[in-house]
Amino acid sequence: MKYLTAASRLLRHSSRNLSDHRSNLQFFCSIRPSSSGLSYTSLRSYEHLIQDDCFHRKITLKNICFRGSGVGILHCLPKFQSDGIRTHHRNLASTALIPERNKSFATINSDDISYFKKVLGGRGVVQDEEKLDDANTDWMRKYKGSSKLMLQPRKTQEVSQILDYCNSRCLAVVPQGGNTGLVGGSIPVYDEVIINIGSMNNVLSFDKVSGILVCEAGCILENLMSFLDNEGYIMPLDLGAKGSCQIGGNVSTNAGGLRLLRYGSLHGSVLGLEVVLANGTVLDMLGTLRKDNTGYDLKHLFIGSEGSLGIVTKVSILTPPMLSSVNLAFLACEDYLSCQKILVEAKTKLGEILSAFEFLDINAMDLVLKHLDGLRDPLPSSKHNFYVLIETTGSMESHDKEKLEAFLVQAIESGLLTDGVVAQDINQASSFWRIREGVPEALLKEGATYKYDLSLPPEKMYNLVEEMRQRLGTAANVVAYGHLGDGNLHLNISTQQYDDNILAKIEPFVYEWTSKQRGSISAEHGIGLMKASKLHYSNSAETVQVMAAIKKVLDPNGILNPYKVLPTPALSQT
Ligand code: FAD
Ligand code: 2HG
Ligand code: ZN
Repeated sequence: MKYLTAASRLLRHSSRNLSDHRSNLQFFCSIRPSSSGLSYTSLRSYEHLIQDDCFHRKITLKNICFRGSGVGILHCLPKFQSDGIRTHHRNLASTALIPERNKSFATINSDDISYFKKVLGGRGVVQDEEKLDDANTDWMRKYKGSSKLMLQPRKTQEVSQILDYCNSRCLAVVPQGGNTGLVGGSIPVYDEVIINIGSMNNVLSFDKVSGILVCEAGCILENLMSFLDNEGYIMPLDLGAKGSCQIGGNVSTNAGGLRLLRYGSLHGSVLGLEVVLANGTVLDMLGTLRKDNTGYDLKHLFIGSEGSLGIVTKVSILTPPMLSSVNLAFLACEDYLSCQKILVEAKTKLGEILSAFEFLDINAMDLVLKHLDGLRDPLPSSKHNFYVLIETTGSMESHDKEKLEAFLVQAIESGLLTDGVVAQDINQASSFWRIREGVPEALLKEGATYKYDLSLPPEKMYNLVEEMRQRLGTAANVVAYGHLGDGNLHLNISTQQYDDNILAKIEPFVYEWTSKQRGSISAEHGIGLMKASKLHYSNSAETVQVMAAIKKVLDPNGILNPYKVLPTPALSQT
């Protein structure tokens, strides 16, 4: 009986949704709020959509702010506790694990400043305390550096001159994009010079036939989405930090996000890169070819190397066309097994139109509803243990409708789904995505967070969450969500304050558990400072040694993002 009610409700919603499709095709082009700001711009003739745009910005601007280049995301966060966000500076899981400052690095002096001013002009040399404070602090307010200098180059040549000089002086540097990284990779550990790429933010070319975009590395992801929207294309990646993160940062972290299920990783979409090496050499690998088997494909070394091998200055990327029919369903399951079964069903029944498969558990949902203004539970009649977001994107609405309906009916009848709604309009779609994308922000407002970003076999994934709950009892709130369609769990452990006793219960347990499953301790966020000493849990000693050897060849003085990615002992052995 329960299932029948849910089935009829879903279908009612579903068919209304799909008839909306029919009457306003362009409307559904823009349903995905993730590409907000762009889809909407091309639809300015529709008054109601402009209003929706405003609505979306109102709710999204709260803390994940949309900004122009050169201003850190922290600029938009309240400085003190006024908005419930506390500062939890903590340099590593355990302070004992922070490597000592490398004594071979020089410290900046007035001659250095004069040189940088000569290269960049006064504008590109930042010594202002407030700006430096933002640039020294990460998005989570967990890691804090003490750099006295931020440089803002505008051209590749300037990056080259800066690095050439820093290398000869043995001045350590941290490449920085939008500073939205979650592993302490984008901020200095000590006094490293911050090289912020945000002023290099031009689109250089776009080929309307091939969909290949070439741009500078400091372009903000959301601005690229807006640009492409006008051309009828989309970016192959989308993430909650899109309003601040930069394409160079995305490439350097090999960011995953919400579209990876459909469009694959950046190792597939990025066709070329321009990179400046530690000694200032400019590597022109900025190809725009789909196929190019001419020797070692070096660009892949820089995708995901987190600024430890070179500074990415330009990116060439293959973008997919925007499709006209998009649907978003917010669904409930009673147990994790049902979520897995729904995933299998979605892959087989929805096939090529499946474009996102995300999940959050009840703890994540509760936090979002507690902390994010203006959001309501889309399924308010009862609480559910798990929520799943399924997005379809296709080019033929009748075909998509038939598939989605068949899938939903079967899922409800078989008892896999206990409730659900399909977005009826842009506001609903926005708020469904806002629930999923808002979990990191809700956690930030709740207090301190121990973040783990794991690749695990989907059937084992939630066992870890349950074991962790048992280990921690009432001492912490264990929150789980993530990109289930990609086997990527975001395990977040929320407490009021950072506490070494709690940490000792979490680590190394979480890494050992992951390693036993042959999982990855970083599915998409990278290694940064947080996991540099943990690399061995996912990589053999031989592999780590080869990585260290590559680092040595490309950056013999180790000036690029020191203390990050690779364990310090592995580097000293090379
Ligand atoms: P930064 O944070 O500035 O830097 C990240 C790393 O890249 C650092 O090591 C830095 O040194 C290096 N770097 C930056 N720019 C360059 C450059 N031009 N050349 C060389 N090195 C460089 N990540 C995901 O993968 N998927 C998600 O779904 C996702 N969602 C997020 C949601 C929120 C709310 C937040 C706050 C973060 C999220 N992230 C996600 C993490 C983060 O946004 C990504 O890692 C993003 O790609 C970082 O881009 P950025 O420009 O902010 O880089
Ligand atoms: C997401 O998918 C991001 O929302 C952030 O990757 C995950 O905060 C996290 O753990
Ligand atoms: Zn993620």
